[in-house]
Amino acid sequence: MKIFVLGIAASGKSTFTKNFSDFLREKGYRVATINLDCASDPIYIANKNIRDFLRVEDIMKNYNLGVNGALLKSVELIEKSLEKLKLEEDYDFTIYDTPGQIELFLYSNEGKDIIKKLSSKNSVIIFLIDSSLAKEIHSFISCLLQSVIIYLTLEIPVIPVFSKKDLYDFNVKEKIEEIKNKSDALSEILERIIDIIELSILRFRVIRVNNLDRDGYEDLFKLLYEIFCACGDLS
Ligand SMILES: Nc1nc2c(ncn2[C@@H]2O[C@H](COP(=O)(O)OP(=O)(O)OP(=O)(O)O)[C@@H](O)[C@H]2O)c(=O)[nH]1
Ligand SMILES: [Mg+2]
Repeated sequence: MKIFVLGIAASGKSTFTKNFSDFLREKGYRVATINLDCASDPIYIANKNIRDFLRVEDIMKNYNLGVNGALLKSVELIEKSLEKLKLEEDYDFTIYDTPGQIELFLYSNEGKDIIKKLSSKNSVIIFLIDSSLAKEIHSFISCLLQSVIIYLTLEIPVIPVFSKKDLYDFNVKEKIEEIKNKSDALSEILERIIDIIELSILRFRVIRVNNLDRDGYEDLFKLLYEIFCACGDLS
């Protein structure tokens, strides 16, 4: 299975990649981690690290670009060198850590192509969302909507995962009920978004995790199993 970890800046993508890969290894799976962020050195031992051949600081210098222009340029350059990210062995799980600028993969053709070319039949996107964004109804809905947009753009099932539950925890069912009971435009939009998410990931369940102590990782693992493993094989 291939797991692409997407999310807004500082939502915990790299910490999740590190700790969820260890969690899976402790279950006995063979797990590879790949760093696609050419602006950050990985905090885990990466089987492939984009920074070994592409560094944002070099792109800024060579192409005379600012940091955002250089990141955009980087997806073009990564797309041309995908061969270098190929793993030499087979793994049960390959986890891809991505840069904070999620728009690189949603609004640039090269970015979309990177994910499409790296993905295979059993692929999933973990869309990490900082739980503090669930405090306000409109940002909660807009995050769920963004997970639908990611699915529509990349055509890979998306699991919305709220990180940092230790900093703000909430009951998803209660929050959704609270919004639905308002019976206004937002509640109708939310109901439709949930329908679309169910269409795209087969069943709707919001997962909440604390990456620091791995709370919620078992729930996520079970959901991955339910989505992909009617056959009993996660890989
Ligand atoms: N309290 C808490 N802190 C977390 C959690 N997950 C990540 N962090 C912290 O949040 C900060 C950002 O985490 P990263 O893993 O670097 O986030 P990222 O999404 O990779 O960041 P960028 O690559 O810069 O976009 C770090 O200080 C982490 O220790 C969590 O579940 N709970
Ligand atoms: Mg990171």
